[in-house]
Amino acid sequence: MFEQLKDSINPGKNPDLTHAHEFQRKHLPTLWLLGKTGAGKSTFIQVLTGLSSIEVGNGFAPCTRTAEAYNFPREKPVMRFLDTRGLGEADYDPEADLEEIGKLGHALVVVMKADEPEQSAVLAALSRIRKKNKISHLLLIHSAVLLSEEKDRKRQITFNEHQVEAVWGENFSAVAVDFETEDGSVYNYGVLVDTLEAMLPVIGMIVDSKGHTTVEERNFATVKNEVLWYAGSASASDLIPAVGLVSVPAIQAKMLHSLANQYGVEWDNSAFRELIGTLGSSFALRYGVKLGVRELVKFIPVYGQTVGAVAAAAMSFGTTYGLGRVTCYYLYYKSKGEAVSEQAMQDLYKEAFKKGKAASGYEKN
Ligand SMILES: Nc1nc2c(ncn2[C@@H]2O[C@H](COP(=O)(O)OP(=O)(O)OP(=O)(O)O)[C@@H](O)[C@H]2O)c(=O)[nH]1
Ligand SMILES: [Mg+2]
Repeated sequence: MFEQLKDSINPGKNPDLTHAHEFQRKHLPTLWLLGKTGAGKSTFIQVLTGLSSIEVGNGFAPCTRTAEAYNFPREKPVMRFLDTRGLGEADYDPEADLEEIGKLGHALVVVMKADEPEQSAVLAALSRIRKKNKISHLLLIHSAVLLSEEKDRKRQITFNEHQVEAVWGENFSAVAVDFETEDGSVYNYGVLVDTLEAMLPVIGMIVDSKGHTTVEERNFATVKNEVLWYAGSASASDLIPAVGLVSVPAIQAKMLHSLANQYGVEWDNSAFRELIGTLGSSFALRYGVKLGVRELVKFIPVYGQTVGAVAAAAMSFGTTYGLGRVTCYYLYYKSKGEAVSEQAMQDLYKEAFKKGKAASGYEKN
């Protein structure tokens, strides 16, 4: 059993991941931004990503006639912003942009400056999008709320909310923020991130608002995006129609090599053996069995291509993220010449697996 798992996780030297990466890039969880010129869309992206305005400006690539896309992070993207341009035009046709947003895992964000009641173009766009019935989550962001006197603010917010409700119905969330306060913080940042995370879980993974208590966690934070990216590739490989696909273990093997490299630990069979050993034989067994089931389900026609493939994608994302997380933990202590406890490894894996599965965007709720 152990040898089998090792073989499956340590296949050919350098698997070709091109197709998985291409698929992944085309299907990134997407945050679609609508709003008038000057509403604060670009500022919102800066706040969320920590990028400068120049970086945000340079990172966008024209995508459709009316929208530009920003894959974030640019090198190994795990999500995508779609920024709609020119929403001053009343005849905006969202058709092409609707095609562009990912088929799975996407969210629509409308940004309105609190003191701007003239929103006819945005409302017309929303009404058209609503008719297509493809969007499950809408978040209305009231921006620049601190520019208004407190006595006006509530009335302005209520007014714009009613305008949205009139074309969209009651099924949306709203949050009042200010991206540019005097002390440089963002007013209501925590609420904003929590709301976004509920809509598009991967956002909670890339926005590090919670702070890291240990050096090990800080180290992981620097490679976390890469782990997420590999997890995305793994789930992509489940969704590519069957022929010639690269296996999830091959992607995980590549991830382990890369992580070991970054922690300055030599990666060979004995290191791998030791890592799996700390996870316990029951882990290895369960892990191996799950991979087997996953492969099977995928090749059952119809079921495998639809329900099965999507469920498998969530599983692969979760297992890859979980494995990446515990590997970093293991590598950190190994590089210091310290041993890790099996309990800590297994607890950490469980927690990370759950988080990863949710962040895949393929899991309902
Ligand atoms: N005080 C304050 N200023 C803001 C806020 N959000 C955006 N701004 C400012 O408003 C201006 C326009 O913001 P952008 O983020 O560029 O607006 P946009 O929606 O990207 O506009 P377009 O790209 O033209 O569609 C900038 O000068 C921002 O600094 C906010 O919450 N508070
Ligand atoms: Mg902009």
